[in-house]
Amino acid sequence: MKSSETQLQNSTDGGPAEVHQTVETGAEALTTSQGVTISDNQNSLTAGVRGPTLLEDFVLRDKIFHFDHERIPERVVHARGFGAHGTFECTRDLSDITRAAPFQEVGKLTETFVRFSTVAGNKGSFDLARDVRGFAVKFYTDEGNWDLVGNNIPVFFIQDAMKFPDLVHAVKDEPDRGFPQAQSAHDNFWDYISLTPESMHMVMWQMSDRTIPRSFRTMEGFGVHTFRLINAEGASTFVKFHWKPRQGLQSVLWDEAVKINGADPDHHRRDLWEALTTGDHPQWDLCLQMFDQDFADSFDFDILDPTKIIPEELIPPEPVGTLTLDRAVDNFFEFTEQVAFCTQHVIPGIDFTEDPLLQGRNFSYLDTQLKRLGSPNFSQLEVNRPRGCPMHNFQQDGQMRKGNRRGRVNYEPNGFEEGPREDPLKGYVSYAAPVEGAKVRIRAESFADHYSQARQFYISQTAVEQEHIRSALAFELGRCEQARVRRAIVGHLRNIDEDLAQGLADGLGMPELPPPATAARPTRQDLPASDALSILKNGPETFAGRVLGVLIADGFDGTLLDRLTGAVTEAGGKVKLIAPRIYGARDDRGDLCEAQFSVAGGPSVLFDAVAVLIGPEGEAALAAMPQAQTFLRDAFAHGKFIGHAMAEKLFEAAGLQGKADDGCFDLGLVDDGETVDAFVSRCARLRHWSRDGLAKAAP
Ligand code: HDD
Repeated sequence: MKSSETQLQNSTDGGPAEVHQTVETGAEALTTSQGVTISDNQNSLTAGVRGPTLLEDFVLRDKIFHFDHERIPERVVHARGFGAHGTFECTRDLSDITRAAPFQEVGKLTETFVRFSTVAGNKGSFDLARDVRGFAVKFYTDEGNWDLVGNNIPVFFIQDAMKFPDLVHAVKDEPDRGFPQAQSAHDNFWDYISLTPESMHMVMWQMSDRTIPRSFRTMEGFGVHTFRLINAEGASTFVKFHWKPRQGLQSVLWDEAVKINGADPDHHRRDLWEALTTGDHPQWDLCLQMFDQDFADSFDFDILDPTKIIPEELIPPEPVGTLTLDRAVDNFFEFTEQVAFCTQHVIPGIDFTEDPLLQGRNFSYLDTQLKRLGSPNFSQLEVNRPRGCPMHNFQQDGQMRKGNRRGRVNYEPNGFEEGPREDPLKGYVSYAAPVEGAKVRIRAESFADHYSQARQFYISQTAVEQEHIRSALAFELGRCEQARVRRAIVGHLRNIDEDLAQGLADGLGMPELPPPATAARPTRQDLPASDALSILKNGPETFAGRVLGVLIADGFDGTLLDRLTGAVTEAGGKVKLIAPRIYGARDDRGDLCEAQFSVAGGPSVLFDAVAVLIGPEGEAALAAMPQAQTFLRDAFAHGKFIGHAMAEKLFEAAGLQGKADDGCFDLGLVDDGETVDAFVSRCARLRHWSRDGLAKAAP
């Protein structure tokens, strides 16, 4: 029987704590949750070697009891997410506009926690679902926690929180069958949308490639609503928050998304994890659109309507700080799962507007945290507690409470002169917005134009992006069983763009166009295109943060791989090796290069660009592998830049003989490195859009 000894040590919080060590190995001893050292973690206590388990086995009971209660309710929306620690650095002193702590001084650093998410799927769904992405940021400021709970799309489906439960019910799995998961491509969603014309602007964004981002690192974030900034004198400035990725915008193609979901359902979380753990820290600039009441009064739309943007050409977003994600969480549950974002977590200097969606959100988030985390004391958890400043109040007790105030007094005011006091000068003061009117349930007239900005979004896209929107709609509506739903949506699209509606109707095989939907306001044709709304016009100009997948086979040119790796690394990218077998391949010097993927486990959809380096020994065998053929065929069809050396046989086997275009680089031709450099610098453009294939158009 093993024995153990106990030793007294200081615990991390400074107090004495008992640390058990096993005598034999000196390792930490395994204990029950009461701290009793466990002698045998494999066998229950039984009456006789083959007899029944005894009721007194408290070691078994303690272990199983805890396991049985490991799960907490997943979020009703945004269940699947991934979080990271970060730092926000102020780059512009905004003290004249807001007294919000993070913006008081250039160079000021504020700790943050960020959680990205999908909306509709459950916690175990896949990363590349076509879906809006959550972009929630908690700032641990020295005047309290501020949560900016946004999305990667600047508008929302609905104008009033009253509609939120219906919207979410409609998009999530249908209640009788429990599917589809993480899919808006079903009748209930499109039926609801067809009856909710205010959604059409958001639908255009949703059907664009914004909802299939290449990475969390390559998407924008938006606070969506108009908020207020309040300065020390109490003056208010309206503001919209934008996060602009320094990595540039980038999305995948739908065909890639579908395949990535199979090959690597955790693609986004793995990508962020790898970036964080290899020091490639992603950054976003926080940019503010700031405006006053005069602009609000003169703007074509209501600034309280969350289904509208303010075009960047009218109010350019001004950079005021940079967010750097610099640390991966070391425990998923304690941070990513238990983080509790609430829109009503604001700090002095930040205030709400009367946007009815925001107002409703402010009611909702506290409820959900209580439901999920099970106690009003969720603010005491490490990820949720204010870190930049202390928390002092007379709240007490409740489930799982710790750190109640000591002493006799637990109320305020008190005559004992004990405990914290309010501070009228430094404390949070709501902006004294004048309010009047009868109690009504009426949507403001100024919210009635549902199509003009949807049209503006559509005409701002490149031809390729417009085609992607059309084919996304064709896919989604093609999955609807109800012809009336398909017809109704095409009717709405006629109010946005007739060519889009006609193209979709053709794609769906509709014999004739349905009539346009009844519109509360006619669509404005005069809103100009805005480049900021396109992904392709805002892509990166570098390969930094991207991945080149290099398929190697025996006898490949080792010097060439070294050169290629050097050029990609210099450009800030990474190289990952794929070989017929995971063991790797030998180069022409006889050295074994270990691979990160076998060709069966590393399809080209996982990479931003590819190269195929083959040698005489491996040429025929690789060309005969169906997975290698698919690797190259997909890369080609997806418009990827392709570097190759000795790959003629594989091109032929993949059906691409004679098809190599100027997006394909023969790296074996000259060995002065020029072609390698030209290839890597072209990879910065991400795709060869002029190539016919799935990138350009989809059925
Ligand atoms: Fe919400 C979660 C973003 C409208 C109610 N929402 C949640 C999260 C994000 C958003 C990013 C996940 C936070 C995390 O990572 O933990 N929600 C939005 C945006 C909206 C929006 C950008 C519109 C502009 N939400 C919205 C409305 C309501 C809610 C109108 C209810 C009236 N949202 C919730 C919630 C969730 C939530 C039920 C589920 C999990 C959670 O709060 O923590 O309270």
